[in-house]
Amino acid sequence: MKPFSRRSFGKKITAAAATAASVFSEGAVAKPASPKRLEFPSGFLWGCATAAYQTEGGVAEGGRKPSVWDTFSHTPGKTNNGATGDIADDSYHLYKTDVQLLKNLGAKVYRLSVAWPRIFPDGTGQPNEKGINYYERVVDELLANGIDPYITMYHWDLPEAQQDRVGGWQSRDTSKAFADYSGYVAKRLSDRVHHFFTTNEFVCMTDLSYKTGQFAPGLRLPAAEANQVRHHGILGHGMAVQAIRASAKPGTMVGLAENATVFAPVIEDAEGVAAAQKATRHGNAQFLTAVMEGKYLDSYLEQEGANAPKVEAGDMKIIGCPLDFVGLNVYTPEYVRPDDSKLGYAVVPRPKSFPHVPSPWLFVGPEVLYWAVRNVSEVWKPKTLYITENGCSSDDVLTPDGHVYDTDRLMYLRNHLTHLQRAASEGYPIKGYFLWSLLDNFEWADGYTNRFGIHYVDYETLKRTPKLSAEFYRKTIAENAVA
Ligand code: GBH
Repeated sequence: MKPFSRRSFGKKITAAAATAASVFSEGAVAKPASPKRLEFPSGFLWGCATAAYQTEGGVAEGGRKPSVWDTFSHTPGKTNNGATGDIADDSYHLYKTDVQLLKNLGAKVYRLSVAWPRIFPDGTGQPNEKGINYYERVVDELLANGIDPYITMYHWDLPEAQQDRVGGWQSRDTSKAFADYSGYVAKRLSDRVHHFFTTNEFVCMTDLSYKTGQFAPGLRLPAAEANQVRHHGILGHGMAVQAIRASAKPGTMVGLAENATVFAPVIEDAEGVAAAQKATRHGNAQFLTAVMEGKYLDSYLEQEGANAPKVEAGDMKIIGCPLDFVGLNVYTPEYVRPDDSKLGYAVVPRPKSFPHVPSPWLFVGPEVLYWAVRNVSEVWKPKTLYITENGCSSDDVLTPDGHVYDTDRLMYLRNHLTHLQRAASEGYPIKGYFLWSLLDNFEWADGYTNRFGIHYVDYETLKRTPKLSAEFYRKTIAENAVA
């Protein structure tokens, strides 16, 4: 081909520009089309999540007695700046304000937890009528605003009396006490509440609380005892499922909210997917695998050896009783690849430079939401899945004119929801998403430093201000598509 002369090239450019211009309407810049939306299945349930001790405050009101978290947070050195949940967001008094925040978002569902020490202040024994009345008021307020409550029975606020009497989850008595409490709550609320989660995050209520000690009651037990605590945790879940079913109105749905470790394949080919599935089973053997399969994997028992939990006859059947749904709290991925070890996979270590949000454990890998849904769906085939938590902390700043520009959280949410949409569009049974969290709250050992809310809370005035991410979420809910 002959090279263009400078003159003919110039002519061609002019002609091309003329053609291009004529495609558009009269003499102007084209109006940009709005981006094609990534849509969710119709009827997808959008909501937010919180937990009692993180938001309620009112710790000495309505007959509530202390939980292990009251004791722990009041022990010097256990939480950042000595923060406690004494007031938190004061949702005990401001719950109607919180319901309006949900309504403004267009949320269809709300996941909240019931505080065991409000219902049975001593762990067992006589129920406290004022305690259950509080949740009746909250539930009625939600329903009056068209929001369906999803209730977690246990988000770590074990009655201190139960810890003192039998060592908390060190004893099977606590599994039983938890089931009794759960059955009672279901009996009282299941005329209005149709979905219950038993426990929230086994690893936190067992290992972090009884083995590594960052969470209440802050114990550091040796491996065998810690494994027994794990067993009592999952046993408590199973017993609670049965107790809820025995005392709730027909049609009540029961599941759990679990932060299973999510394994994402480095390469998304058949071998990578198979490695992620093997990792999903073995990497969660002590908790979700035992619950979904009603047994401890041989690989787990072998790994723990003499420290393996002591199991009584009938325990595994209770632990493995079928669930109506599985809830997954999803924050951060582990990356895996196939290898020829006995387990058939290897976890790939993270480089120091791997991005994370202000919470140092929260590494950002948005595909985690896709693999959470896909791995659990393919390995255990649950009927229904919910994402019961997902979100991130940010160094939020309230500007003098009342704005919080949390573009980092918005980026986190948009990318995670893109991957959730990918899972939904491939037909996995994901039915809803609960963003963590509705509002900034008591972030456990981190106190009030790491904010996870899409509403900013001024802890002096308790005023709530929607962040930019709340606007993003409202739009996403309205369009049922990633905004
Ligand atoms: C969830 O846990 C909780 O359900 C919720 O209450 C919490 O507010 C939210 O996430 C945000 O953190 O002390 O360095 O060992 C998420 C899983 C597991 C994350 C324990 C923090 C402790 C890190 N969590 N982990 S460390």
